[in-house]
Amino acid sequence: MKNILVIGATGQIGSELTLELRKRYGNTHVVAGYIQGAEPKGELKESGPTEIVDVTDQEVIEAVVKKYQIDTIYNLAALLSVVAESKPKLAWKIGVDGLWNVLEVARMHGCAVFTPSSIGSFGTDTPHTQTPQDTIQRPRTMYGISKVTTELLSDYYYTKYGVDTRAVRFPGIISNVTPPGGGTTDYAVDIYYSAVKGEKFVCPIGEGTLMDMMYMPDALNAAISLMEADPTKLVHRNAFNIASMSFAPETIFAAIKKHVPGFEMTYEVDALKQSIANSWPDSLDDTCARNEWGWKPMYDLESMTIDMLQKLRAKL
Ligand code: VAH
Repeated sequence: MKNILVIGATGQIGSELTLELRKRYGNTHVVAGYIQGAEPKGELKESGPTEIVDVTDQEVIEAVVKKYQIDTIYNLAALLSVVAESKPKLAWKIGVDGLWNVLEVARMHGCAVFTPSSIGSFGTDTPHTQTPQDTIQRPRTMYGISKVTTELLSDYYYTKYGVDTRAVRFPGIISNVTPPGGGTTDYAVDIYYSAVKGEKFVCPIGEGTLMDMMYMPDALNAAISLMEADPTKLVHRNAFNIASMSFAPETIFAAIKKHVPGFEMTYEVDALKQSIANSWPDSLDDTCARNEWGWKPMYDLESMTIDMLQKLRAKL
């Protein structure tokens, strides 16, 4: 990777991925693509090139790829699971039509492409415990349907045109820089903010609801390590199961309460979020990622909690 374009560079993952890539590859080699209304600010804006890149406009993508001689595209443009249910056609337009634009430009200009899939690509018929790498995927959310389609479309461009497409199925990602926008797992970020602000947390996900989660540093390392991996070792490509921890609300609450003794939580279950969460796996089997490109998480719930509380106390 020499010249990289991050599409969706001001989102929850994109904003931290862009800075991490700039650290590893040099500021001038990583272009932050954003859409109007979501302009980069601060270090993201000052540390390297930025361009308006609307994933639904193939000509714009191509112009930026040519201008900076891009050889790798991280395509993070997507609506998250809850928002996607209220705007299904827009979710498809961004998630699938947008990816098609990226893949066409990648085909014409020889770019590698990373497009995250999600545990949301599994459905109620999928085995929930230690969900296998290769298994049934019949999600009933627009988010899931679009993610399964991005996996299949990315594989299609690899097998038919030789485009170097790679992807991981991200679990819920917990971070302290850019808040997530409209996801089912957002509660696992919001709970830390409530704890640091000294507020009671009202949890929208019911007790006992297991979901796979990951700390942002591990998620960034997964995306970059996969794109740096030896392609001859990859049996799978779109998309790898990756896992680091799986917990229910009461577990993350207890982990935080150990460090914030007065912290309190109640439940007000959100029906839509709960129905989506119920359709997702309880835990994933990530053996293929470990074997094919050396995936290994660094954080668990305790070490993530310590770091999150420390970073949010400094920030807030
Ligand atoms: C969401 N944070 O909740 C995203 C993610 C697996 C969860 O895809 O929609």
